[in-house]
Amino acid sequence: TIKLLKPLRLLLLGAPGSGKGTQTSRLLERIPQLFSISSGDILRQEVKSESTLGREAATYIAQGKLLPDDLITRLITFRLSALDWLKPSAAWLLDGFPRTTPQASALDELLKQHDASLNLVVELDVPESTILERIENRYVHIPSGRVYNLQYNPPKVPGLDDITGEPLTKRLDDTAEVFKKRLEEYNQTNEPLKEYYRSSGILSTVSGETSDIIFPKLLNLITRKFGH
Ligand code: G5P
Ligand code: MG
Repeated sequence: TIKLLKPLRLLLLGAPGSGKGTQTSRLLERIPQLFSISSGDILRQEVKSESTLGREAATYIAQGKLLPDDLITRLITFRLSALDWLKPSAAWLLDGFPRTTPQASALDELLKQHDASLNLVVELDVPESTILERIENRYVHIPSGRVYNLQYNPPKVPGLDDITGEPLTKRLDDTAEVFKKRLEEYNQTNEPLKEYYRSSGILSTVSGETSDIIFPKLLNLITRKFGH
């Protein structure tokens, strides 16, 4: 495990299926004091519980479209404020939010009010050609956000979550058709977002064909900047 010398406030960027969720769970294993929030996981829980927000979100998610900035921003900042994340000592990781520059500046505003800020943004750079197969073989455990892949990291018992034994499901947006739309949305929003963080000097990129190649590089980067 890694001990952080100063609080890490990390955002993971990367195309759909690039391995943000996968890297998040690996980092949580190695850095015990880290909290994480995944906007996609939260939205899928809202959809599953058929809340008002969940019903609205489902129409966007099913089409591979991003939710309106103000809607997702309200949801995530509410979660952030509720979780003691804004304490000066808290170390955390965001997966999937912010994804647009308006979301990024809304988050910065919130953090600024608490004398905090993001201090590392890492883009997972994975060849597009490797991704479609990954998500067609993906199964998820919605309550925890754990992800599986029938080839890469299959569950111990087919169809069931390793920890809880509860059933796994397919995401409704993990089809070739919706994936194409998600990728388009990503390609439209990612450059401006990267530019936003590049200009504040906290953007890094980690490249690799597989999550096994990316993980040690990511860990190395974090250790160099925040740990020992
Ligand atoms: P999400 O949920 O944020 P995406 O599209 O950004 O969704 P996704 O699909 O969750 O990202 P990931 O987390 O980057 O991808 O990837 P992952 O789950 O870890 O890995 C993908 C699969 O590959 C898994 O099955 C994994 O086991 C496998 N895998 C990992 N590594 C390897 C490897 O090396 N080899 C192989 N063979 N397999 C591997 O957003 C969903 C929707 O929610 C809304 C939008 O509608 C969005 O489309 N939304 C927002 N809208 C507006 N603003 C926001 N901020 C929003 N956030 C979410
Ligand atoms: Mg994910």
